[in-house]
Amino acid sequence: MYKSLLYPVASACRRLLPLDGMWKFKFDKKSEGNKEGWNTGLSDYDLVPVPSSFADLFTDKDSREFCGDFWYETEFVAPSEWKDRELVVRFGSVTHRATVYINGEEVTSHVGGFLPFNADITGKVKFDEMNKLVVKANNELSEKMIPCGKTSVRSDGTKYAQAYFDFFNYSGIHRSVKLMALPKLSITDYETTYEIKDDRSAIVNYNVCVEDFASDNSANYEVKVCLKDKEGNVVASSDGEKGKLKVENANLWNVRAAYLYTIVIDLVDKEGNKIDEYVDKIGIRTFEIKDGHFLLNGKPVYLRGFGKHEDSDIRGRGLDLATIKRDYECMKWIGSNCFRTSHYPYAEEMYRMADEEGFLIIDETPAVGMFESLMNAVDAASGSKAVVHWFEKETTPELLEHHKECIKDMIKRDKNHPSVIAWSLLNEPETIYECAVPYFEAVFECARQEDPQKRPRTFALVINSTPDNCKCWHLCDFVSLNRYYGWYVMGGYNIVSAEQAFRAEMDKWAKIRGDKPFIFTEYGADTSGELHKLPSVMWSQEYQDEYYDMNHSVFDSYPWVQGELVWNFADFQTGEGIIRMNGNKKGIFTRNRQPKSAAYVLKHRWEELPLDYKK
Ligand code: GCB
Repeated sequence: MYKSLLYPVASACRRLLPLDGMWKFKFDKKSEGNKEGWNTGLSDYDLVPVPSSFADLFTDKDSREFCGDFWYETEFVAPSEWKDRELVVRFGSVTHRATVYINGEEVTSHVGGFLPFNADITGKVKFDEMNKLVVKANNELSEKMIPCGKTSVRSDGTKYAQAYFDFFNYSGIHRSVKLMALPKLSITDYETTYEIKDDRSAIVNYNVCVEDFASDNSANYEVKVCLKDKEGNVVASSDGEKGKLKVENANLWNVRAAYLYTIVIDLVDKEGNKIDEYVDKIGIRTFEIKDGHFLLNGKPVYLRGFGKHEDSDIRGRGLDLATIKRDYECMKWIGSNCFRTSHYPYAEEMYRMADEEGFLIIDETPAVGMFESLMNAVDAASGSKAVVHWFEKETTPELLEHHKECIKDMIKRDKNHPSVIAWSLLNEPETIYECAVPYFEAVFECARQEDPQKRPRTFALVINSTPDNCKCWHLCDFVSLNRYYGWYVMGGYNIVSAEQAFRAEMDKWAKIRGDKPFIFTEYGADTSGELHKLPSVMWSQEYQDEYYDMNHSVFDSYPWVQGELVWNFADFQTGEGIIRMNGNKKGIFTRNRQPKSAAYVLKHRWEELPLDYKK
């Protein structure tokens, strides 16, 4: 079984056939697809684009809100030159579950909507003929997987998704699908760590994984690795699966000043013929926390930027390279240097751009919605059920296993990006009861084990995880606060009291924080892109500006606040509800990526702040 999560690239020894395009598509309203043989092909279908969410393609509400199984189909021809290769269909992501069939036969299933997986179709393909690739997907939410939610049923029997999170449950084949034709003896993974020396040289420690997918293949091969600079000159090379590359006068990867080397990994046989080749880009840099600061290459860096979403008009959460480009242009224009992939790992193209542009990424798992209190409050009030804390539910062991799988896959996929500086393991979980602690210990330990670079770990604390009652913050290498003083708490004219309450909380953290740095992973106010009002009212652009001014004056009073990530980069789609007007409007940019007036407040601030602010 081919279990690599390497980004799919073509090379001297690897072939790629992109399968993106219009695919056949069908909702399985009665869950009859398997019984009716849809795995062998769809009839009475729609055509939809891959990649894309399906929700906003149609004009009727039942399609947008569809919850259950839905099917996709495409066809491809594999040339007979590929007969001796491993053939693998690589899905960038399918939200949230997928079962893959090739020519009617089931080949694999996958759970988790935000990370890649492979369907190994070796031995199941008809060469030089049409092959049918069918995917049964499912977007039901549950408390046993992340993101958390549940699947409810309307009075007319229709299922719908009840998300425990504040973004639309966009679903579909969200990222690119590629057929890969790989050598039987393949490079399946590699990892790097870095040492920067005083004489400006650097050591790149590497470790390459090789797998032999043909039992008759003698494992007689050698691994050769070399590093090329921007001009294509070889600056270091080494032999062996594990080794060290010494780079003299190393060009370091820096914030908004990226330098990338090309790493070329070759497998060669005894005669020196190439068996496999994998080519990637890496950045030489170190990242650590010391004395309460984030140090990139030993120098302090103050984080400024955003929590984001993968969200755009019509395509929903589907990969859109134009939106990615526009987002980076907006992030550069405003003077930011960092973002969190709230609330799930993003498409790999986003990280590859960050590597090139020198942005810092806090990479987040899809662990959102682990919070029972609100639902419990309603249940408790109606006397319908005893209050059960989130992490003592009977679903917890299964949830933990799935969560750990997601952490492992996220780190496996993203560990070589210089842009990725930290892991965020959960967003706004319930932390005020002791039962959360073993769960948190397990996920924090899992991340430490998996990451060769031992990046710092954190999770985003909801407002009721306070210095008085949070049982889990001490596990963080740095603490991330989501705070809405002046919006959900004491908003509008009462913002004066909000500031006082905010400072009171910060004073308490100051007493117990040790030397851990803190950052804000969320602060924000909903704002209509059209509304101006003097004097301000909540939802007006003027209020958003005042809200940011107040929050920044608090941040600036505490030297151990080492970063500010605004919520949110852009307005984004959520489910329907009385506190959301066609989505969450806390964007600094509109959903169309045009600036609201707060964008100028932030631009002014961030362009003025030195990179090592509060050093
Ligand atoms: C939060 C959540 C985020 C929401 C945001 C809001 O704390 O982490 O997913 O969108 O608040 O705007 O309410």
